[in-house]
Amino acid sequence: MQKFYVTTPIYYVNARPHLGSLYSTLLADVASRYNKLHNKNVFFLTGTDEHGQKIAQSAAAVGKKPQDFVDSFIPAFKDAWKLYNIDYTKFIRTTDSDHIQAVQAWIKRLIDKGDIYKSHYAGYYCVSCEAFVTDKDMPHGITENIPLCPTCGRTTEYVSEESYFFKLSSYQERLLQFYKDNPDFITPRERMAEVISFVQSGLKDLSISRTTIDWGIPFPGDKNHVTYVWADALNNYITGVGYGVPGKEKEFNVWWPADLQILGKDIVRFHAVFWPAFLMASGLPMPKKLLVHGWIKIGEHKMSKSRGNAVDPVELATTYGVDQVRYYLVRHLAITQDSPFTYADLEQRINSDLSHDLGNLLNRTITLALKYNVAMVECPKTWSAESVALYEAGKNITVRFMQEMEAGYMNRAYAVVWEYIHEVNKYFHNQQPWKIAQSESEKFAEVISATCHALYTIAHLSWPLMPQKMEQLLFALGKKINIEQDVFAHLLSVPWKETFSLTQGEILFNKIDIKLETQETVMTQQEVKQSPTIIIDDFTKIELRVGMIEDVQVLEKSDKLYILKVNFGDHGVRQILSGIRKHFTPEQILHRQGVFVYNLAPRKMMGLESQGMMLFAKDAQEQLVLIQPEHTIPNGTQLS
Ligand code: ME8
Repeated sequence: MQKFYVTTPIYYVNARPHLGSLYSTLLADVASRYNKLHNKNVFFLTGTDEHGQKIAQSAAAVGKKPQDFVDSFIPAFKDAWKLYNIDYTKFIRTTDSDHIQAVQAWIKRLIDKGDIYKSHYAGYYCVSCEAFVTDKDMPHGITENIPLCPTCGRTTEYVSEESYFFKLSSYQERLLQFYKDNPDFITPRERMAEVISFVQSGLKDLSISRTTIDWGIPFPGDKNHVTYVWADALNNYITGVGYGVPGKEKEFNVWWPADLQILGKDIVRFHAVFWPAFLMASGLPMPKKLLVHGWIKIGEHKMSKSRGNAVDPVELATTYGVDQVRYYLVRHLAITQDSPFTYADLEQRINSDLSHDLGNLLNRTITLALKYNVAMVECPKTWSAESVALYEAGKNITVRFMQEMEAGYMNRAYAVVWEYIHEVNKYFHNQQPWKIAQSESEKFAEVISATCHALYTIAHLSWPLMPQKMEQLLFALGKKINIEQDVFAHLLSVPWKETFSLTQGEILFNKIDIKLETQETVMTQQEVKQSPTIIIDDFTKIELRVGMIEDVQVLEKSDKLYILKVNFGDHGVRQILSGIRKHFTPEQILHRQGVFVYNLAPRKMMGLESQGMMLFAKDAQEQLVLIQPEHTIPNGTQLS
């Protein structure tokens, strides 16, 4: 059996988990479940980072001992992960005795090898990021001669103390060679460029012990020092699967190297520079891939505990449902960029993607089948050309889905699944089974069977993302998830041959009542803005067409504009410039259909021609909302 080892960052326990911590953990859960569907043996490690100055300060602020302080937050993490069905294998805490001993043994080994030496550190330190701020970071801002942290922008503090150093500088060339040999080490690739330029500009040895704090792993052989929190924390990825733990050597050799390590862009330097260097010094292989995602933002700011703008995942699940939130975070936040979080967007996605596109499809199929007594859906003797096309589309979608998942782009993988859902809706709509239920009962049963097969594929592809809901969907079809086989190999190789036994269960996704205040605000705005009337001839002058956004590029010279390539089917592909960068990430609009003014005279913006205009509406929060057809229709279709 093949193995798959996935990790999340271990989170600081100075507050309850928020949507950002949930996001990384969810991505790991989706990757883990996806690999389980491949019938792999999976180890999923998550946990908490409990030592260091930041935790010690937070504990002191509330008059608690650090150990009691960190203990008090553990249930909040474990309960939140349980609520969200995060199926981790192990929850590691850096205060676990196994981990502490393994880190101490690791340090001793590196001292013996000559990779760690004692000296003196003088420089600036960011307590919030637990990071030494190097000379190279200085230009990021200075307040009263004190540099600001390049990552979080907070004021740093001056530190001058005896310290043990790790010889990071001697790994510079080996690191650069490693990046060159492994261009896919970091996803997205763009992040690799930042890392390479940081390493190329010269690496200094890294201070890995502190004398001015005492909340940390005691440094072996020197009671005045505790281990620097990152030298402690990064090692969780190996100690968690048995490194340095007596009797667990075999286990460690099974799991290491990690196949996927998930983290936010704030900690890329620690994971892409320090961590590989630590591993090189330890003679251990490199992780296969780092998946570095952007930040969830509230307005202009990163969501964080310290900024006080954190959204509570537990509250969100109570209001909207666990799988609804899982869906929204993984599908609609971009891996490659920062993404805004808004309640309005979450509500809209639940109503359109989940309730309308997927839930209704299931409900309509089952209601109709049961109405005409087709509870047991057998395969037809022959499939119509349209059903064969739906089958082929399902295989094609499965292949594309797998490609995106393997590359780490889970959001894009689910955009692909939704393309298929639109396709199935179109098929169902075009076949009009409600009209032939009595007159052509065989044909009717064939359409129901094809739709059930397509839903069966959709449920398997979406199970890593929404395990509960997809099990509910499969139950309604009389099926269960089966991970005793490689599900994808099965979906791709076996022709449609399932029998479905249908049950009308609970509604899969209830529609959210968009808040009354929102509706009222919109109504008031409409009442106030009375525009002069036009006659129909005025309206028909405007040619509105549906187009699919096939490519989104940032126009570097502008802070607002995207260059869109829009496919209008038989009417060709056009370049359209749209000033929507503040409102949408490229991933949020890529491969989506929208409505465009097609006969607007071309005009130049920033030296480029724009050949049309895309239409949007504003929601109550003044956020732009995409106007799109209810389901996918041919590109180029004119609105009338
Ligand atoms: O950095 N958007 O812990 P931490 C997206 N203990 N992801 C976010 C986020 C946001 N607004 N806020 C946090 C640490 N995250 C160290 C890690 S690992 C050996 C040690 C996620 O509690 C994201 O993955 O500050 C980010 O990298 C991580 O939480 C930081 O968590």
